[in-house]
Amino acid sequence: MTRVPASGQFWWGAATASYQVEGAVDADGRGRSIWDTFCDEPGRIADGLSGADACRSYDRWREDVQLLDGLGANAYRFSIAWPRVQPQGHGRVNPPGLAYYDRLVDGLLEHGIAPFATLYHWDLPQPLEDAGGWMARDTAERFAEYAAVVADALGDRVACWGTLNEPFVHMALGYAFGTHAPGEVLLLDAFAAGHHQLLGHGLAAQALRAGSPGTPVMLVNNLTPVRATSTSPEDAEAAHVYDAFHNRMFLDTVLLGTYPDALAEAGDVVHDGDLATISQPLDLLGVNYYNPTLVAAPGADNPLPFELVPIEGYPTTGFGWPVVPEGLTELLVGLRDTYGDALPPVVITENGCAYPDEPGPDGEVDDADRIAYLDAHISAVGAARDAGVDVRGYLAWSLLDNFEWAEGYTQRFGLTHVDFATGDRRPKASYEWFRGRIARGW
Ligand code: GBH
Repeated sequence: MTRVPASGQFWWGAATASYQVEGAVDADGRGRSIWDTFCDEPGRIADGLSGADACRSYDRWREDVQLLDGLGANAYRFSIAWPRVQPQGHGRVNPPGLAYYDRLVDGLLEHGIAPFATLYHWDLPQPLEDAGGWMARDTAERFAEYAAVVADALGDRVACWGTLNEPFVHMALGYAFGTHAPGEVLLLDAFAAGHHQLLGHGLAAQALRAGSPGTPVMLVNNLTPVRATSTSPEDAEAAHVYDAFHNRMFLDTVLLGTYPDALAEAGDVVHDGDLATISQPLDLLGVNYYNPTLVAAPGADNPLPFELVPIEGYPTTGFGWPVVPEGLTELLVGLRDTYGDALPPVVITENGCAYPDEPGPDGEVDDADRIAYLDAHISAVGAARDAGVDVRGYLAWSLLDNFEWAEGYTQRFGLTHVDFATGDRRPKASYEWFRGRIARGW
C-alpha cells in the first residue's frame, strides 16, 4: 500500500460524506448529531427530508466500492461519523460503529483504492452541541480525543487523513447565518466557532501523527477567488475583508501561524500559543473548489463589512452557481504565489456541480453539462500544474447523488444517479466519461 503520493502518481477518484450518504442513523449504537436535530426542525430542509436513509451506504458500501473500482479510481474520500465512534462525543467508544469504517477501508484496499478519511464533515455529536458546540473551546479538545481513537483503529490502513471539512462553511452557514446545523445566527461572533475548529484541527493533527506515524495529514478548505465589483476603495476593502474570513483565516493561520490583519481584532477567544498549535506542518492541503465570489461594499442596513453579489455572465449549474473553471487555475496559482514554500502539495478534494439529471425513458442519465463542467475544471487543474503548482489529486464531488444539506435531495451532484426510494445506483454518462478521463491521465 502506498501511503504517501509517490512522485508521478496522481490521485483520481471521488468524494462523499458520512451524513450525506450513509443513512442507518440508528444502527449499531450511533449517537445523534446536530444534523439529525436540525432536520427534525420544520422548515430547515427544502424537501423536509433528512439523511435518515440517504444512499444507504451503511448497508450498500460494497456497491460504492464497485463503482469506484469501475471508474478506475485510486482514491476515495469519505468521512467518519463522530457519533458512530463516540455517541456522546467524548469518552466511551462504540466498537460496532467503528467496525463499519473497518469494513469500508478493507474493502477499498482490496480493490487498490486509497482510503482518504475525513474526520469531521459537519456531523457533530449532539451532546457536544448541547455543551456549546464549536463556540466552546472544549470541543477542540474533544475532537483531538476522537482523532486519537480513530488513528488507533484505522491508522494502519488509511492512506491520508483529513481533519476538518470546510471549517469556513461550517462557521458561516452553521454558526453565522444559521442555514446549516446547528442553526445559530451569530454573524461575526461566529468567529469563535472558526477559531475553535482551527484549534481542533491542530490538536487533531498532533493526535493523528502520534497514533499513526507516517500517514499524511491534510486540512480540507473550501476556497474561492474573491473579486471586487469595482475598483473603488470601499468595494476593494470589502473584498479584502471577505477574503480574510473565507480564505485567509483558514490558510494564514495554518500555513503561516498568523491571523490576517483584517481579523487581528477578532477576539479574545485566541489564546497565547493557539497559533503554534494550529500551524502544525501539513502534508497536503485539500482544496474544495466550486466558484469565485463577487463582493461589494455593504449597503446601509447590512451589519456585515461586505456584501455578496451574484456573478453575471457565466453559465450556472442547476443550483444557480456560476461555472467559472478558470477560477480554479487562478485560485491554485494564487495560493502558490501567496504562500510560496509554505504551501504543501495540493489535492482537489471536491469539485463538481448539481443538475436536475432526470433519467430518460431508458433510465439513462445523459448529463452532458456535468461532463463539460468536469472536463473544463480538470483542464484548469492541468493549467495550474503546467504553471508549476504541485497538485497531486482530483476527487470529484460526488460519487453519488446524496443528501445535499439544506437542499435535501433536490440537488444531485453525483456521477452516479441514486433512486432515493430504493437506494438503487445507476452510473450517469459523466461516470463513463470520467472513467475515460482517468484512464487517459495527464
Ligand atoms: C461542499 O460545500 C460540501 O463539502 C459538500 O458536503 C457539499 O455537498 C458540496 O460542497 C456541494 O454543496 O452562492 O453561487 O456563490 C460547498 C460550499 C458554499 C460552495 C456555497 C458554493 C456558494 C455558491 N459551498 N458556495 S454562490
